[in-house]
Amino acid sequence: MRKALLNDLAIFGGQVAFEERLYVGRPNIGNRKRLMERIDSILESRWLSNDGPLVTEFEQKVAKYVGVKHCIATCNATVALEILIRALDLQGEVIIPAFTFIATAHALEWQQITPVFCDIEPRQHLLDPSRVERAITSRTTGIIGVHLWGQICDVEALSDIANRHRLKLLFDAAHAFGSTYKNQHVGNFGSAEVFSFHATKFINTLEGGAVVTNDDELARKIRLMKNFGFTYWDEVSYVGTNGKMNEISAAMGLTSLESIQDFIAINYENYKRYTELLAPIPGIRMLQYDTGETNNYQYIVIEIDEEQTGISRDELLQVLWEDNVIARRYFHPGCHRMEPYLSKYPNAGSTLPVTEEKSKRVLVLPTGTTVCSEDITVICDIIAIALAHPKQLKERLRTTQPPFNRPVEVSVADAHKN
Ligand code: T4K
Repeated sequence: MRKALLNDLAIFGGQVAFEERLYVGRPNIGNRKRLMERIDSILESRWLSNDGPLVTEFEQKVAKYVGVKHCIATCNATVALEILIRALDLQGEVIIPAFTFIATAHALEWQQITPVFCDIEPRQHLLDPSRVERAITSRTTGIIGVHLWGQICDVEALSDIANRHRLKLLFDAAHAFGSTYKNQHVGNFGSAEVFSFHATKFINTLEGGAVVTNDDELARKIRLMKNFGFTYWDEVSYVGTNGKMNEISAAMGLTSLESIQDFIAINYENYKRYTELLAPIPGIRMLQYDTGETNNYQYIVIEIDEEQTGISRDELLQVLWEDNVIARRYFHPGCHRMEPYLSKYPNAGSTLPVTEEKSKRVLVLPTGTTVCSEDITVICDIIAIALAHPKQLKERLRTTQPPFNRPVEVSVADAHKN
């Protein structure tokens, strides 16, 4: 249902645009029949976990796709990061961007390693190498670059810094499966890289992740560590954990991989449509992906410049939620403003001006296989109408409690009503 007038917006009493909520990260499913066949074969074989045949096949297919020697599948990307950090023997301090999902920081803190928050550059929201160098101290042992939104960090500059200071370099590539840097697939940079295959990622294994590397010894160590450190039936060589991927997750992953080109094509079409419709709206900047590289286009990222639009990102978010467009303000308010980091480093924000600014401006909009061109037209209608009436909107919102400030349990319960 197209919208044209202020009173068409749900927040002004208009009919809600979408009967069912539109989410960021609604899972892509792929070929259900093929998935069910695979699940059936798993049940038939009674091999459910512990390096089963489907996990092995998934690892081989990911490694081949990326062009890397080793892929070790895991139960999620957070545990993959924790294992990799431990396998590389990182200690003391490790430099990471503050503008990332909290898992990047927690994977260090979980192991008593201090995450040192570093600022990002303003155009692509990626770790700023010039600031990395300034954050190095005698306790620094590593750098974790995050390929945010599937765009790739300045790998060369970061490698140069890491080499000069004898630091380990690894990448949180949770968003970047399928993306390239100088036409080489992500997965080949630093000591190793970590993918996420969480349900909300464009290729998913329900929950899942993987470490990919070209380092034989590191791969061997990670493979042991994700299985409690077992070298033989009754022999343990390292401290380890249970980071294994199960067979049903691998079945989902293999099925997802078969549709990868379709998923990327749909994401790309959606991205083009958003670009076209948002370009004429003053005060909105949509993040543009590098046309010279391959991207998975799984995130539609916009910035709202309140000075131009007259309404804030959070006000626009509230308008969208009322119309059942569940946009997300990733990665607000920045890791440094979440616990335990906020209490430990209360002044970290003063060295993170770009992170602070982006945390207030960035909004991620729904895309993927459950979002069609007509949906995008309506979402952009809502944005255009809201931005054309800043004064009336501010007045209306003065008395309305933002729904995204409710506790997580309440919001999750709400989501299941659909
Ligand atoms: N590093 C980075 C840079 C990351 O972004 C992430 C994860 C990680 C590391 C760690 O990866 P994992 O350990 O998760 O493999 C989501 C995801 O849970 C998280 O994986 C992702 N990044 C992050 C960016 O987004 P939330 O808490 O914001 O959203 P969530 O999981 O509640 O899902 C978002 C919406 O998607 C829901 O409101 C409804 C919809 N949804 C979700 C699920 C799980 C569905 O429709 N169906 C579903 O099954 O974290």
